[in-house]
Amino acid sequence: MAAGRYRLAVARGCPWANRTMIVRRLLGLESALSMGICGPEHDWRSWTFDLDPGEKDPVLGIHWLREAYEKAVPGYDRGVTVPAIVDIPSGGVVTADFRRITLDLEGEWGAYHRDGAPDLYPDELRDEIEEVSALVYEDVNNGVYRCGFASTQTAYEEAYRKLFDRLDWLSERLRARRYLVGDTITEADIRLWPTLARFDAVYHNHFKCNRNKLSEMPVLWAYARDLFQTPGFGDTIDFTQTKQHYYRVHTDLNPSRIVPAGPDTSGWLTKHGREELGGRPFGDGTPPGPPPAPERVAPGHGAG
Ligand SMILES: N[C@@H](CCC(=O)N[C@@H](CS)C(=O)NCC(=O)O)C(=O)O
Repeated sequence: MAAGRYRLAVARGCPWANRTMIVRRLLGLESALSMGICGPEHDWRSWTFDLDPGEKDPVLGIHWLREAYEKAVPGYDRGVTVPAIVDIPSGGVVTADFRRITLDLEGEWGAYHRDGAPDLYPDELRDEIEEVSALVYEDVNNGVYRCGFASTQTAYEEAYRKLFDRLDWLSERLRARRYLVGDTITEADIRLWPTLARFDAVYHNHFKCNRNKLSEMPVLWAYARDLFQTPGFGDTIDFTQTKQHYYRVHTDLNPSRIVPAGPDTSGWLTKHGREELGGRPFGDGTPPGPPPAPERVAPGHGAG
């Protein structure tokens, strides 16, 4: 790894990209690994840097993220996804494996972690982190998509049941412990949280995940608020762009492309009371400082 050599391409709406943004913030990798933010909407050709001046990423000099995939693999004709790590000198994508990216930031990028960076993937907890995360991936992270894109009533109901059974299981697990694994924030929390952050704004309605809102599940709602209010989590969330992404890109689910005005997001900032459970959010480390100015969420797009 070399500081300044790679660029992380993300979109604020995407939960898989959100994980990488959180890890980058918690570890203080902002100056070693720069970040390009794609706009929330795209057509079948996929993501573009339309939010940037001239609609081009200022570092990579491209409009379509596809161009970086094509640089790496001439004639590339498969999916273009975020998150992706792009090698700046060659302009080509080096990995778009979202499972790998956060683990690499935690491991390979160790030399560039800030002072006080937490250990998000402690050796002794890895098995448990992976065990919990596999269930969370199947039933929750991917589960909401399986509800939303089910093509039969049976498939939808099966995904819905597994999703809410797993959320009930998570609520039980988190009732008396502040974080999912151990007593500090780990990869396991970072993998679950982006789905919870999008739940009421998107999945409850758009993907028909509507047994309950997150805000009606007291333990999970408090857990999600606790992390939202932890530096590095809530400051990555742009509810406006997130809703624009889902409601305008999935025209099969939302043919009118109208983006809902709600829900009220002020609840994210209310007291959660989870400090009483103990836990040490950053272990022996410290919280990160505020995000660099160009990466701050636009006024009115966050919670409040
Ligand atoms: N599907 C990717 C995970 C990342 C992903 O699905 N990202 C979505 C956005 S949340 C994406 O970029 N989709 C491509 C598109 O919308 O064109 C993978 O399995 O590696």
